[in-house]
Amino acid sequence: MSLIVILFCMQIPLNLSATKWIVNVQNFSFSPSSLPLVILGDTIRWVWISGSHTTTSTTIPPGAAIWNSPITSAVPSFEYIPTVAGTHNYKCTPHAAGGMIASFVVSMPPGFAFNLKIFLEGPFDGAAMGTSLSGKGLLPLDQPFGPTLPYYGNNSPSWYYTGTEVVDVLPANVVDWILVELRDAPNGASATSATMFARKALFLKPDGSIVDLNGSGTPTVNMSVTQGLFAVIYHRNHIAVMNTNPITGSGGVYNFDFTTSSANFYGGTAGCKELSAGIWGMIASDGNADNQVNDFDKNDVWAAETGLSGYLGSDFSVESESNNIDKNTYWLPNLGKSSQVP
Ligand SMILES: [Ca+2]
Ligand SMILES: [Ca+2]
Repeated sequence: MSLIVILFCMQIPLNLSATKWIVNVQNFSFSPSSLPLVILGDTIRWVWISGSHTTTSTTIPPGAAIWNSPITSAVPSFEYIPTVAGTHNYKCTPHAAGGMIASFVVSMPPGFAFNLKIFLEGPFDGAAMGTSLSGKGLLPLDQPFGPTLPYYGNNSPSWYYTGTEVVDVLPANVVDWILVELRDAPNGASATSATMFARKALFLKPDGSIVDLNGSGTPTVNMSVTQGLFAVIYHRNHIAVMNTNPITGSGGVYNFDFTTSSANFYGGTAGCKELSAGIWGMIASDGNADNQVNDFDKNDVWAAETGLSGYLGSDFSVESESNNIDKNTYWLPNLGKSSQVP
């Protein structure tokens, strides 16, 4: 009995991401005979209790490694680390005919990667986005979405987020910080803020890709999507957007390119802007982050900073200078636009 208790205790996860599953091998059964909850990265360990047996793979997923080991008093244990998801069947070779067969089912680990592409109107030059702020050393090391409030008179910026993302050194060749909020819902209309399950401050590259803090990695979250994945993209002075239909995933990676059509944006043309023929992106000039391009953006943001340079809310073109171009080229044409994110 004490041995069983010890073996049972060994099923406690060794760390947050890997479990060692114990299968007792005895006359004449594997116990437990099925393990339905194995996660990729876990270990299966067969432990001899009595008799003279084997653990021998039979039907296993394509690409999985076969195994075959005696389990006897002389070879009292064997470990196997699955590398492929799916059902793994195995047997004791001398006793399979008597029913000494068993299986375990391996699932992908929880969590997924998301590979999103978006353009901002301000820094977009017709093909890609400029990196002046990065080039001039003006980007902050800390994520910028948790400023002191009020923010240009607004006590509740649409993207307000106090995450601790920070870098020691800014990655090269990035446009700006960007905030991604993930929501899980069956359709766009129901993908409200109540369905949010993760937020991450990340970096935007000139080609529109949203990357991890090292400047190149695909962002990941240690969560699962149960209904449909929606991604709200926030920039500090552009109007937030969200995808229209759930983003489909494959192999634990969700890819979505907003830029190819206005139909990709929830609310269609009301919530995005054609930046160049057939290329769509986020609308510039919501300086105070109240989800609209309105007079506050000119009077409380732009008028307070015009003539300055730096990392400025009024720099709607996202290149460091606050001047008449920001007002006339980016604010005025967009006046009255508002976010369509539900
Ligand atoms: Ca505004
Ligand atoms: Ca500017």
